Amino acid sequence: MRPKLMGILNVTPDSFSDGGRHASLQQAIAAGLRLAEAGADIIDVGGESTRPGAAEVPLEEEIRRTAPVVEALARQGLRVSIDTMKAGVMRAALDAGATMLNDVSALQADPQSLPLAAASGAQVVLMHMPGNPRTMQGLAEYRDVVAEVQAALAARIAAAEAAGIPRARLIADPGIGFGKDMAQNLALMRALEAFHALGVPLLLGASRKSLIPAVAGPAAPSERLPGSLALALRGAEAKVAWLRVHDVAETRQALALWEAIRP
Ligand code: 7PJ
Repeated sequence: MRPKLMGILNVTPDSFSDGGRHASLQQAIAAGLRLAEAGADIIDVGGESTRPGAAEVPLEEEIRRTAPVVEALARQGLRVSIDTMKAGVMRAALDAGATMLNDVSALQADPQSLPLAAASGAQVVLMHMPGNPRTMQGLAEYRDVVAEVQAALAARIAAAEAAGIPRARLIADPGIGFGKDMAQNLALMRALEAFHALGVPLLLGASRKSLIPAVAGPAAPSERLPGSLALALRGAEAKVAWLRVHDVAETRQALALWEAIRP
């Protein structure tokens, strides 16, 4: 079994050209359809950058960016997930047809998110991040990063279950690059199998992340496909259920060969 692919669709203003809101909406929808044609099993729509130090996006603006894209892609029959930390954005996306909630705060940033997720019937990705995107890099201190990330995810799984989200709807993600330095990211990549002890499917998001230039030398994000494929294949070897990637067709090709020659 190879992992399913979650194709990344950023709908921040810098992602599409500035021909106005309608033009960028059409571009975003077209980009989502291309991800699906390339073989994405789900399209992950995100309207707020979680890069360290990125500006916070007001709720209404994040909904304006994401909900029309979710609706258009869902209406085409595609599976859509919403990458957000805000319950209001989740609500709008669910109403527009999203079937997965991807929250890098593991449903902690907004107190409404847990009950909303419980009532929704959607799948939920619980990702590990210490603090928030503004504070996380100052919190990259662990005695045993694998054990501590695992314990934190187990606590979020327990909180989700206590709020009424059945375990069968949960997916766990170690959160590569979120409040971790290079050595810690490598330790997590090396120990991915350990996270199966959580008892839920795993998602790995390592595509184009700064771990790649940290190990292999300077490379702009657009030049990180080779490293991204290496990390994706490591995820496949560790039997993650989902890979969150920018380069869907390329990842599919790598996975097809990996699957064909795997002992
Ligand atoms: C992740 C994410 C990830 C999940 C981002 C980037 C940063 N969601 N959203 N896992 N990363 N579940 O793509 O570089 O690793 S945004």
